[in-house]
Amino acid sequence: MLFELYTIWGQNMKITTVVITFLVGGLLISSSISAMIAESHKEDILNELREKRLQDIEKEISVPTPTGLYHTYQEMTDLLHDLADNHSDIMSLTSIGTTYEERDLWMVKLSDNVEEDESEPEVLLMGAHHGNEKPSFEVLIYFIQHMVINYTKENTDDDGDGSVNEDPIDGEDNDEDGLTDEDPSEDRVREVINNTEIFIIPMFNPDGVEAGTRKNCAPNHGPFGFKGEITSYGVDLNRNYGYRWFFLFIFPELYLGSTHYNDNSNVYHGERPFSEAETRAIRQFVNSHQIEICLTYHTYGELILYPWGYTKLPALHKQKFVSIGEGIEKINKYALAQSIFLYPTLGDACDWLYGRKGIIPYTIELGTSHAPGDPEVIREMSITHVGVNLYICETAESL
Ligand code: 0X9
Ligand code: CA
Ligand code: ZN
Repeated sequence: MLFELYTIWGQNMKITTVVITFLVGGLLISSSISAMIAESHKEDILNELREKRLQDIEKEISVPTPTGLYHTYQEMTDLLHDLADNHSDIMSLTSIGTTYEERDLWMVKLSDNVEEDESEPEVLLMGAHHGNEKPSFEVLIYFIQHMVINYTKENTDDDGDGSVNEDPIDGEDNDEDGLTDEDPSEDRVREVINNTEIFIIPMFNPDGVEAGTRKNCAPNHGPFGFKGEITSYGVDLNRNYGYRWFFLFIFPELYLGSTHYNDNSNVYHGERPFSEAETRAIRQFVNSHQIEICLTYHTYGELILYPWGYTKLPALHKQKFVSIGEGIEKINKYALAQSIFLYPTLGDACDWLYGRKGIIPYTIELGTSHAPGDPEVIREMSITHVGVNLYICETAESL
């Protein structure tokens, strides 16, 4: 009797095992199929963008933008001084260097005990490597204001629905009221400011911003600076970092087009690595800090890009890039990919930050055009990326 029971039980176990294996197998197959579809969808996005982006970059000269929509360098400078004066306990403003046209490279620090270098995780946020990519500094100016204003605010029922902080900026409709991210948490802002040190350079290329150009405005004297006369103006700062910079001369067929040694090209990499005042300033800053994560904002493409930009080989920390990147994906709904799959570059900020400094950096390509003309688009993108920046700070805390 007992024996029979055992055999029935045993048979049931076998059937159950078969069923379970079948189910799990099916799940695995279907999830890997959907992952494959997601991947090939991403490839489509990148393939479509690639040609258009490269053409756009080469034909860009000066892009005029409607006045009043974006801050000018001077307006931003005045605003940052005001904010730092009025919130001096949590915000400081320093210049990490000056440009060829003698504009300051403003660096905002947000943290409690802001004048002290505490042992808190450090995050770096940068905008406007390219002067014609205006939303890239606008989202950071918005973030700075959001942080200092909410730091001292009571928890508030922002949408007046009777509950407080029920829908944080995470890209989801947490309270299922049909609205997304409409009641962010003031406590969350306080926690991030108290537990991290956030460094923000909203306008890394102010000369380019003022001229409306991708490159900075320093004069060139031929590709290597050997010529007496001025041959052209400007270096693409996102090709001037000293990581694999020389590969252009070894493998020109791999990189020419999206990186260039001709000084009149819009992707000109400069006379030598770190030939520019801007890249030298950030190198010095990074060398004297312990940055954990960096976001560098650009336009456009709705992409989240992680190293490498110079090779298709996966980075050693690919898993980390993907898992943190998926967190960003959830908030802004952009597509996450390795940089090179947009196109290959040499000397971009992220390859250097990761390759030389061990920092976890992402390039965020905002929006669907260089400089949208609709203020509502800029506002929405700014709010979403407050969420992204907060998430990155919280991630830095748990690294
Ligand atoms: O080309 C760039 O510097 C960035 N794109 S942009 O259109 N804003 O100019 C992308 C840099 C990311 N790195 C690679 N794609 N390798
Ligand atoms: Ca602090
Ligand atoms: Zn850019």
